[in-house]
Amino acid sequence: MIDFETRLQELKAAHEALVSRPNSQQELGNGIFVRYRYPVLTAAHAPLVWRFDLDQDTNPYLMERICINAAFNAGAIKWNGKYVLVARVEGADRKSFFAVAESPNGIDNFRFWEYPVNMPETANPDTNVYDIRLTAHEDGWIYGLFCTERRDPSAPEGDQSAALAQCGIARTKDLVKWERLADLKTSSPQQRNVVLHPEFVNGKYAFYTRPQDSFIEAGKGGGIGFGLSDSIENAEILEDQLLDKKQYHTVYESKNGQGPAPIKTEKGWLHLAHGVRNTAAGLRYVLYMFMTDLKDITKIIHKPAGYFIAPVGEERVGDVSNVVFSNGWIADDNGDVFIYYASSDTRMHVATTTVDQLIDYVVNTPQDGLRSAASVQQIYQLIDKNKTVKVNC
Ligand code: M1P
Repeated sequence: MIDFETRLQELKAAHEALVSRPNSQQELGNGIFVRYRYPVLTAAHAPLVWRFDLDQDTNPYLMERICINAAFNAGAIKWNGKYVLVARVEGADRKSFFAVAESPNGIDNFRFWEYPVNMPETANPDTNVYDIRLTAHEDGWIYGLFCTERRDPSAPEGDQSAALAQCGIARTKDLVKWERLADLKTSSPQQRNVVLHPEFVNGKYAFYTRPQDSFIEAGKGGGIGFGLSDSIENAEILEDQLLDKKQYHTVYESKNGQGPAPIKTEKGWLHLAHGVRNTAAGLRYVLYMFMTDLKDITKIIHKPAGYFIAPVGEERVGDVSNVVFSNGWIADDNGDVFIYYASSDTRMHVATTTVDQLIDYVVNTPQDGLRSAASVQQIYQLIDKNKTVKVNC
């Protein structure tokens, strides 16, 4: 028989050590952002009371009764002075749900709130919910837009994988009590990575969409879309336009998707998105950035070539390897930016930077020339420019 009390104390000590572990910046970096040594949220951050029956009579071996598999793809918001993540927590049963974790400084000490989010369902229950994007809208509500996934009702009995993904919408004033609204209606059979813009556009609610033909393949769904809806309670986009298209031989040639809601700056709206390409090793997900015009938010005015963040080191390995994905960032009033990104559908990380650095990055990084020769020309230009600068190289 195990010593129940000893095991309980060991479990508590290990959990506390993990949750309270100080994080530190990785050295040097690329000047655009800094990474941190440890992930900020993992499956092991889940409170013991979610996982263990702590009653010795009913659980004499102190077994884990409910296993948490991963904590990733979190929405983010500054809330009551705290850095708050609404994570996609996934159980061993593959079901995802949302859970709020908060930190005093944004880089470590993330602790889950006592209960996971009790997200109401619509009349058509969700099989799985994930990847929430939080938007503090100028109408006064905090909205959470997320993927709601259900089995495709038209799939034959022998196909138990066919799924339909659509955009669920909920709103809250306190991140505890959520009001579920009707799912977004669009003409696309599949809809993931939908994000609500924080301001009205022409008096309407504005959405970044990602029309897609099938559950995995974007198909003729050409990229990140944009559309307007009169109502948020019964949101419907009758017409959407292509904002950022997928393109041959780029990091977003297979598909892409808007990350979190964009950040407004004096130069334009900063966007973080993910791009996907196919490789012999499977799909590779990276993050990239672009900026849209303040007056016409459907117009991209700056777009650096290639990726902004790609998976490195341990980030490259997990349940779905070679993936980074972001649906949450926080811009502080002083211009500091906390980028929360998940690696390999397994755990959450943070990278920090500033609004000024991100503007410099999107404005001054060369665009994709779309040909090898154009890339070489960009390097020639930089070498030649550097010849005019007096540095000790
Ligand atoms: O597995 C990588 C990602 O795949 C999907 O993203 P997308 O819709 O762009 O293909 C989502 O399931 C996402 O949660 C996941 O991280």
